[in-house]
Amino acid sequence: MPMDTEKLNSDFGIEGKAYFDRGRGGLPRLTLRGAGTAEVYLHGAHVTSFRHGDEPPLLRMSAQSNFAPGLPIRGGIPVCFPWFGAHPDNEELPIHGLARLMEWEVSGIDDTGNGTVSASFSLESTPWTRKRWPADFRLEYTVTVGEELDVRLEVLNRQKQAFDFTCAFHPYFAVSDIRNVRVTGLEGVGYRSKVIGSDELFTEDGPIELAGETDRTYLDTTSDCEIIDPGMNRWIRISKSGSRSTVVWNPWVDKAERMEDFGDEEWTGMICVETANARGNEVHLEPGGSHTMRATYRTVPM
Ligand code: TA6
Repeated sequence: MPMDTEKLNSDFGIEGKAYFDRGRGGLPRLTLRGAGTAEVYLHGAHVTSFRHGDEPPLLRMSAQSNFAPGLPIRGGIPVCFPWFGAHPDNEELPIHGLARLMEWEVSGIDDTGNGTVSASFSLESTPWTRKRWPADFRLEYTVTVGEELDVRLEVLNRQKQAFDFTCAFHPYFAVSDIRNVRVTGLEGVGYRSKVIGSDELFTEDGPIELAGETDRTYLDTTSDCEIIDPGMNRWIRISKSGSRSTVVWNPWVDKAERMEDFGDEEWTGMICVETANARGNEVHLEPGGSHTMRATYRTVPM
C-alpha cells in the first residue's frame, strides 16, 4: 500500500530540506535539499535526480520510464540486489534483482548541517522475496546530499546460514554526447564483455572511449573512475568502497530501440558507470554479518 505522504512529512519532514509529495505515477517522492538537491522515490529507494547549483544535472532519466509498483524505473540510480544482471539460475526472475521493484520504508532523515542532508531507507526480506531468493536480509540505504551525492548500501544477514549476493548501484550519468566522453581509472583492469558474449577475459589498455554498444564488467578493481566530458566542460568523479567490480554500459542504437521504456535517441546522452560486486566478485555474508558498499559522485568543472 503506497505510503501516506502527509504522515511521512509529519514524521520525517524538515522545513525547506526534506519533504514528501507524490511524484510520477503518484508514487511517494522525497526531495532532499542540501548544497545540492536530490529526488528519491520510495519505490526502489530510487534516486531520480541530483544537481548542484546551476551545474547540469548529474543523472539522466528516461522520458519513457515506468513509474509503477513492480516495474523498474529507467534512469537515475537503480539499486540492484540480491543479484546484479540476470539471475544466475533462473532467467524467469527479474534482471538486477528484487530491491528496485519494491517500496522501501523511510528509517530516518538527518540534517547534518553545513549543507548536507541525508535520508535512510530500509528494506527487509518478505515471503515474496523469499520465494525468489530464499534468504532473510535487511538493507539500509543512505542517500547523502551535499556538494556531492553519496549513496551507501548496508546488507545484513538475518538468518542462521551464510549467503552470497551480488549488487550494484546502476547510475545513468548525464553526458553531452557518449561519442565524445572518456572513462579513466580502469586502465590495466580485466573485464568480460556481454556484447562479445563469451567468458573471455580482456584487459583494458587505456581510457575507455565508446564507439558502439558497450557492456563490460571490470573485475577485482577498487579504483575510482572519472567520466571526462568536454561537451559539458566537466568531469564526473566516482569514488567507491566495498565494491570490487565496475560496470560500463551504453546500449547504443539497436539495443536502445529494443528498450520500450527508453527513447530511441536517449543513448547519446548517458553512460552507466556502475559500482558493483558482480558475478566473479560475489559477497559472502556469514550469519549476522554485514557488508557496506558506497559510492560518491562529484562533478568537477574542467
Ligand atoms: O549494467 C548493464 C546491464 O546489465 C545491461 O546488460 C542492460 O541490461 C542494463 O544493465 C539495463 O538493465 P535494465 O534491467 O535496467 O534494463
